[in-house]
Amino acid sequence: MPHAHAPSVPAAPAPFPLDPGSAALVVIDMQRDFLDPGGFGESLGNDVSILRRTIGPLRRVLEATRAAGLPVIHTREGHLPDLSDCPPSKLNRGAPAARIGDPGPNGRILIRGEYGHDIIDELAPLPGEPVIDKPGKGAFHGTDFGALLAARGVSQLIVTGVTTEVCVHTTVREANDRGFECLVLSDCVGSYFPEFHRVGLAMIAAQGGILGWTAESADYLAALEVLGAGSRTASAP
Ligand code: TIU
Repeated sequence: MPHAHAPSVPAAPAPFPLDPGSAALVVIDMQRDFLDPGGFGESLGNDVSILRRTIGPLRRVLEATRAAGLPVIHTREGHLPDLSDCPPSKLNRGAPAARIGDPGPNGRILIRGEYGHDIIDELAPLPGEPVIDKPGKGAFHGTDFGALLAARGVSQLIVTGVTTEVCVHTTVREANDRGFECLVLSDCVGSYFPEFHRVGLAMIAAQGGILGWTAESADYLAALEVLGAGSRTASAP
């Protein structure tokens, strides 16, 4: 049965025309390696605690999106144990305290199958929710993300996760160039750098929405509420 139409989500630079029948929630890289001490994020010199502010709002968004029946797709950044999918340019960058593949308290840093590479318990994927393992910052590069979205008829992405100016931005740019409409939930994305977070969001919505839309998660949740009420009304005898 086709979904009823939700109202537009109040957003910048203009209301986002949410179409529940073609929208999916994307949760980007909410991995221990970025959010917990001892992982990749901290090895680059960052204070990881700042990212944890996204967990509460994102959890509410995840639960409401599942309840509304919209698809949920998770991503993880990471590499094969032999590092054959990690270009030397990435491996050698930044002179961090510990590099990708080095041992850390949560296992080898940013390596698939290690504890630190997996998604935090608070936002664990449900069985059946796709998890895209990506070697780069964008979700499309080197993955079947695009094919998966096409197979499901998805043309709108509700974008959440970390970090605002790196993997979220890269994914939004990739998606925007491929014709997807992206709504970034501003309190469900986070950066180690408050300034980059603020400007990163502004860059998306500037110039009439050059890369997409931005909104507070409360406004997205309110739209889902209306959708739920609508489908209850529709199915009433
Ligand atoms: N370093 C940083 O801000 N981010 C990343 O390396 N990856 C993601 O954003 N997921």
